[in-house]
Amino acid sequence: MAGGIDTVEFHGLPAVRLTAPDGACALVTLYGAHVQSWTPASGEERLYLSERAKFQRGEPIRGGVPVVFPQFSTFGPLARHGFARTADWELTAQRMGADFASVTMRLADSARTRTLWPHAFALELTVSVGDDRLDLELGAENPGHSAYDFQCALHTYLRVGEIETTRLYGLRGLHYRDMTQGGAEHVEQQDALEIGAPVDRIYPAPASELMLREPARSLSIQSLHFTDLVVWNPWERGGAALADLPATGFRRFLCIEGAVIAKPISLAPGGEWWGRQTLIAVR
Ligand code: TA6
Repeated sequence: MAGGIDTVEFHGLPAVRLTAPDGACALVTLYGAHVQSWTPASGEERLYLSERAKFQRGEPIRGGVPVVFPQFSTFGPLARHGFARTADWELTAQRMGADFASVTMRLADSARTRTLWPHAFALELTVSVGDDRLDLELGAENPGHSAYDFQCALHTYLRVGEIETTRLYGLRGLHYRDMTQGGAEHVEQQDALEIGAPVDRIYPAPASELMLREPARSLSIQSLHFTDLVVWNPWERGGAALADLPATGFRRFLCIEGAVIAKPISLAPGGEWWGRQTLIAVR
């Protein structure tokens, strides 16, 4: 069986490279359990990673798939998007199959996290790659003696050739909060969402499948158990305000995020939750 799972270093951070027998490949740092790169068997990189991303502990990495937990954005007292994306996770499992390679990483509460957020928890991310798909499964457990509520997201930066010729299908008729307008409520009117200005939208109860279409390729985005969807592009001025994004970086990605935001998950002692985002490259 070809393919393999290797521990490597990525910008000085411990990482794992997964290569499926068909050549599909992903790279994940243990810092943040952060998928940095995904190349399906058809061979083109499908995630965006900023050329100015910082790879220092304590700093979030701009691009790939940041893991957001236990808080989304600034909807609480923690640092934006919570502490999971700036924590060191542990590699706990790896598997090679006839048509896939997968790894599981785990983050549990520690003295550091308990000073920030006074709960016992365990978080797992399983990344599977093979053929034209990338499966990301995020799981949360409550090993403690009291319930805890959390928000979460897989903050996926999808690489595009040019944002202005990219269209996102599958949102028509859905309600959303426009965070560029203070959360004003709207209903999506367009069948194909075009991006020509800042977009920061939270769609509660989204469709289970979206299609991102570019002139020469497409990507299916499927979601299970994530109750919300976020679509974000900072556009030119918002991008210029991000020191870890080059001036034209906003043209090269669209964030499409499986999330739990509007109705945080409440986990009783012994409780578990999981959500999955699947990306399928379509020529
Ligand atoms: O997911 C959209 C969002 O909440 C935007 O409002 C913007 O803040 C983005 O996340 C990036 O956040 P970050 O902390 O990674 O710069």
